[in-house]
Amino acid sequence: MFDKILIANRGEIAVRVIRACKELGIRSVAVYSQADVDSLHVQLADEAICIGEAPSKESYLKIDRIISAAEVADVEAIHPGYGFLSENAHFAEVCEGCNIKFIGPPSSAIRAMGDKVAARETMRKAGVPVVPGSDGPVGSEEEALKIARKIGYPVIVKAAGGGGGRGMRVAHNDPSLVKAYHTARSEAERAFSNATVYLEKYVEDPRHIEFQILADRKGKTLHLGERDCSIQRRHQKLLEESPSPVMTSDLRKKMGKAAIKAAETVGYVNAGTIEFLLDKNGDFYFIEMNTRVQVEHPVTEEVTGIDIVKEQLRIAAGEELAFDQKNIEFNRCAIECRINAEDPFNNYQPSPGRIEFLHVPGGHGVRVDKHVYSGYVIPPYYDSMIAKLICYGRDRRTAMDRMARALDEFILRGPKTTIPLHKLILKDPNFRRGRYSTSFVDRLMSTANQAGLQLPTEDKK
Ligand code: MV4
Repeated sequence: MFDKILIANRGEIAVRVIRACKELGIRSVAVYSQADVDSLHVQLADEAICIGEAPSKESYLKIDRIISAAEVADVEAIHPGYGFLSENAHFAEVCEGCNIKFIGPPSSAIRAMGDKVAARETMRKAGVPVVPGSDGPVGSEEEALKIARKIGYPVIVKAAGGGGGRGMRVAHNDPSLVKAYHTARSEAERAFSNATVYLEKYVEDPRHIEFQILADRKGKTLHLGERDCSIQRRHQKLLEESPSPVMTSDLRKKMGKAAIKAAETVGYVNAGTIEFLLDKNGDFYFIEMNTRVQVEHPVTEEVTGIDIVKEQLRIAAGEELAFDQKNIEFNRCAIECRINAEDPFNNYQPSPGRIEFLHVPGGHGVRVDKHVYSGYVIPPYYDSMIAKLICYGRDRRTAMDRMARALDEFILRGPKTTIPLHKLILKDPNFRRGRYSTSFVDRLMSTANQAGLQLPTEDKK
């Protein structure tokens, strides 16, 4: 096992990785920006090195500074967390070139999945189901129209360099497709310096179901079941749960097999996630792979009892997975609510600033992953997520009741948060029944607005 590693990230995920390091006897080195001097990851790591000014571009995204810090601290490996440099194939290459292990997949696998057109083609050829659409990029509006007429409207134009919902346009007829094609291209060119787009049949009201994968270097690839991530707003997940309320053991076997095939096809090693859309007929389609540990990984950890971050460290150190698919049991139900410092009832406007008082829930079946505390000042420079509340139990009802209880117990004075929105979701009869899709949050919000509901606020606590 490694003796010492560096964590190229901040916030709760940096804290999460430090915890895994401590339990494995690995010394940890934090890096931080000038805005994060008071962050918990700096205090909990064995060493901490300042790598620059507050904006990510001046610190957490500066490859040369992170490599310098790694060399000064003399670490054997770097854990990239999620976001920042975690899916940057060039960064993974630089690490390997400097004889520092990148705790993640080989750069070739990041590249293979980073180009969404190439990934789609690779998956189609490997027999992993993909949404009907173009074979490769769409080169002209004539070609787009031809494909759309063949597969039928509605269609969605996606950017090859996109992912996570960025650079997508839906079209319901020929004229709107011509427009969508050109808008998507120019947006993609601006955002990703790559105007390549492709076309898919638009799956209406799908469920977003992703499979957690672990793969070791000896060629063993396993899945840890699924997470239902359909509760999102503008492609930002808000609540995730496992198992999916619509999953059956038969469907899990089929999707799990496809997910393992997807990972094996690109020579995947370490932890990764295969995203699928599941339509109303129960048909599923590969859409993307995330080649990193994800925000919502604790949900899977509480269902399976497997510590995903420790497994990442073991795999990167060359160890074999100590269990097989048949040993993985799905014994619990877990739900995660993302607590963001933003106003869900005012366009999700960020709400940074000082946390005047914080009390986090506890008790049986409650886990809180966070990097903040009473008196902490949330800087305005980074992602608005300040905590993850995970509740679990032997069945979904227990997990939901526990989550509702834990949300009531959560006291955070100062910034506005997503807590009141989560309370609404947990009360919703359709959510309680497990009947929801990716349009759930928008519908919930428009119903709440139409009813002119007096929405609960945190200060009234
Ligand atoms: C789609 C889709 C419908 N049809 N692709 C959004 C995130 C990105 N990973 C893919 N996304 C979608 N791709 C086809 N062919 C609908 C979405 C989508 C979505 C997916 C998952 C969760 C929430 C979503 C919200 C809007 C659209």
